[in-house]
Amino acid sequence: MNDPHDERIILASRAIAKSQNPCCFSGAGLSAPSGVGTFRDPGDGWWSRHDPMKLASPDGFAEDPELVMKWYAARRIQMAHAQPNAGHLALACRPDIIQITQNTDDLLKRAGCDRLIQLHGDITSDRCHGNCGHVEHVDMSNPSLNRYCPACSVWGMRPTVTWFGESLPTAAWALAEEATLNCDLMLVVGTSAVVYPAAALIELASRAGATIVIINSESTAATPLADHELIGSAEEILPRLLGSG
Ligand code: BV8
Repeated sequence: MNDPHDERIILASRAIAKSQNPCCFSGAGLSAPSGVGTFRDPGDGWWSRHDPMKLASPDGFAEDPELVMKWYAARRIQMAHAQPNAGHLALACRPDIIQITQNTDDLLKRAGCDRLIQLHGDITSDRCHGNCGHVEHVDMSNPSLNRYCPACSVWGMRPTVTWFGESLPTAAWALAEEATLNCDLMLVVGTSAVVYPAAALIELASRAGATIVIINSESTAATPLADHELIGSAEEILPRLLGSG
């Protein structure tokens, strides 16, 4: 999209301006312009050599904990150099919008969003794989690899993220469901909408009567639910949609 006054932007902006209770559901495409790899875009390096679904899973960690922690180390170093982009900053200028994100990076937090629900956890810390409760912050520019838990000596610290095959954090899911059922508009930003149960929130919002505004670089599984679909980069569209660009 290169027409700044594109009719679609104007119609979607009007819907957002009328909204009393907006929320935003985001995925990896929101952080992609900051240089953080998405899960399904044809990437280079790790994503073309390894299946993220396998690496981000208890079975993958059990099979090759060194490979998994090297993958997280590479992602953490990539994130350490990333800065919030204009899309994150545009969302941060709207504290009335509750942020429900699948992203595990800290870019929405660093942009200034404090009404933030991270459905799939937070990559900036590790926890004991033996579930003793020990959690420690990770130096993202020099991330630790495989090690014993300093609290209980069980082998295996792992990222505090939700892996495939693991249940989502109960509290985060409850907050996300509540925000979804209460919203009258949901921005759906940078997600292929294929990971469940997170992606089910889009249909839940739509069935509850919310207006669905999708911002994505391509059509996705959520397209049939869109009242407005804006195809393009979130870092270009969000500032224009939310009035900060
Ligand atoms: C669970 C943390 C119960 C790890 C992640 C139905 C119901 C319940 C479960 C399932 C179900 N069907 C299948 C399942 C199982 C599974 C699942 O969904 N599988 C799918 C993939 C087939 N779900 C689970 O396992 C979940 N747990 O259900 O618990 C349970 C318990 C036991 C046994 C069974 C079930 C847990 C899922 C959580 C996985 N963890 N992340 C880590 O990060 O290492 S998910 C991971 O994918 C990331 O969080 C990521 O955000 C997320 C979703 O992907 P997207 O964000 O959408 O990213 P993607 O790359 O796909 O798309 C990016 C989009 O942006 C693209 O469309 C692209 O075009 C666009 N884009 C790119 N650049 C831009 C852009 N758009 C705009 N601007 C740009 N600049």
